[in-house]
Amino acid sequence: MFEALTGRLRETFRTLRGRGKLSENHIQEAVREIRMALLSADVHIEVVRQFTAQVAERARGEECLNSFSPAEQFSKIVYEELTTVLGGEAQAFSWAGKPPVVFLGLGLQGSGKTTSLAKLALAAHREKRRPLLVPLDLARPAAIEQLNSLGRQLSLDVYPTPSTGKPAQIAKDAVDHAAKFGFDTVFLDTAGRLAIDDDLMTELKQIADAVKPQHRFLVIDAMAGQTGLSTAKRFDEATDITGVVLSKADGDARGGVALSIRHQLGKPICFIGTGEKPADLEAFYPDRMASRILDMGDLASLVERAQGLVSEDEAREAAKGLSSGQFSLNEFRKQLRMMKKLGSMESMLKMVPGAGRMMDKVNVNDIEKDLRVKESIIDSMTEAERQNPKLLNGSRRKRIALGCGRQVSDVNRLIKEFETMQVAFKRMRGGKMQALKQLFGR
Ligand SMILES: Nc1nc2c(ncn2[C@@H]2O[C@H](COP(=O)(O)OP(=O)(O)O)[C@@H](O)[C@H]2O)c(=O)[nH]1
Ligand SMILES: [Mg+2]
Repeated sequence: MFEALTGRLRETFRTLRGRGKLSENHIQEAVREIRMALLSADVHIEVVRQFTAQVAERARGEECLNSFSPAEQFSKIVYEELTTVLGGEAQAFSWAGKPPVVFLGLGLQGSGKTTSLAKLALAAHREKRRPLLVPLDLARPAAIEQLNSLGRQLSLDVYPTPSTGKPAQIAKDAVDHAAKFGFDTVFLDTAGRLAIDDDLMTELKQIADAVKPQHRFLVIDAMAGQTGLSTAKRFDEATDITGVVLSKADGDARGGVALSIRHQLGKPICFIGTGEKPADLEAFYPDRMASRILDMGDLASLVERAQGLVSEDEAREAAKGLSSGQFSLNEFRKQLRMMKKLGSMESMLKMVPGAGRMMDKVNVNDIEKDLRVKESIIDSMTEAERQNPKLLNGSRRKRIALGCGRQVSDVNRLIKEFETMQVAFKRMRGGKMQALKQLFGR
């Protein structure tokens, strides 16, 4: 998500950085570029208007023009405004509630409801909860089978929904069943339609009235663009949604929907789907997303995701390496191994500071192949070399290349990349302002 926007904003900041002292005109020009960037990212026109007005007003004020480093200050303003547009202060999602905590999943057919609910149920399971998945799309037997099959695949329980009956009554029975058998979290997978219709809205309302779900999540397909937002309002009128799951964020390079939801619906994005696999779900934090858009990296999410999939020890090790600033080739290799284990390279790489710049130039599959090569090179080093890469003189590099059947130039490239990473991680330690500096630093 947001690749296009990231690229254009980077250009805008680069131009500003070259200016030294900023004039009113420079700011106007930068704001105009931001407006174009947002519009081509398919952000709702009203959001674009308010966003640019706000950035322009703040940039003209004292804090920017008179600042010691105005370009940096300008990007800080953009970062803060992006955070606001994406939902402002992050309210961390909480599983708490009187059991069974009920989630109602809503959305058009194909939006990703069933997949997202299964992902959420898996996340609940990882939180040591006992989830129950409940298919409520009686019109399509295939829908019930899809959930059953996901349940089997993930070893999660699926309610034995009867093939006939009223969805509201079945939902109520399922929640009673959950209470009776100790399931503390219930996910109701409702029927979708290709387009909004009154029957569907009535049915959803009846289900909501019957079971009073604590969470009413609308699943919106990020790739559907602005049309997804207009149907969202209808769902909200029917059931007063509590939050949004933005699915298929991995397939959307523009990100317009994510930037428009808060303004258009006034509801928070709680989770984003980043791939088809059950683990491809992330909690959504506006500030972290804003850093990613500005290519400042998102180490917090990277570590969280790692914790879900990699053993706790491995994740702690990785986090320790990152936060202590100790980043030897051993840490680098650990990162490479973790990346190999985790979902898609693309979503991982976007969380690494500065990686956006890299992503523009390379193909993701090449990166995956590249990972294996890099690991084999590090494997061919001695422990002393891994700890202290300064030892790696010409003859050692030749030996390593021979050892893993690569060229010396491959070894050189790996070391160069490692050094760049090391610098980036050290900078990240200095906090957000430091990361912002990185945007302008080189
Ligand atoms: N790439 C990607 N595909 C997704 C994501 N979420 C769902 N899908 C795919 O979208 C299609 C429709 O999903 P499904 O859950 O059946 O939608 P439903 O009709 O709303 O229940 C399926 O092929 C899913 O694999 C996601 O986050 N990323
Ligand atoms: Mg479905």
